[in-house]
Amino acid sequence: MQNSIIKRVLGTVIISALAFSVNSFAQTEMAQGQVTRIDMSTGKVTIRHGEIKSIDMPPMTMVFTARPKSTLDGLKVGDKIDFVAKQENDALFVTKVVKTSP
Ligand SMILES: [Cu+2]
Repeated sequence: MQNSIIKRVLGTVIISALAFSVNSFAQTEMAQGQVTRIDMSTGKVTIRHGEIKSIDMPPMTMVFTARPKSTLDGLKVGDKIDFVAKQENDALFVTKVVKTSP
């Protein structure tokens, strides 16, 4: 009895710790920005963004290619977002978008 309670508490602690570490990793990878243009046909999005530490980029406004295109679903011009930028060769992609304001 006592033993199973301890196991359950330990399990919860471990799961919480895992969730926290995944969350803090995601936060270091996310950049902040605001959508200024969307082209669903080409899957391109223009973002006025802050510093992107993951790819060592200063704040600017620029075009990203969404990968996949569905990353842009539900987005509209003016939305403030957290996003993940990936660089491959000379091309820049946005692979994840989370709205931070409606
Ligand atoms: Cu940029």
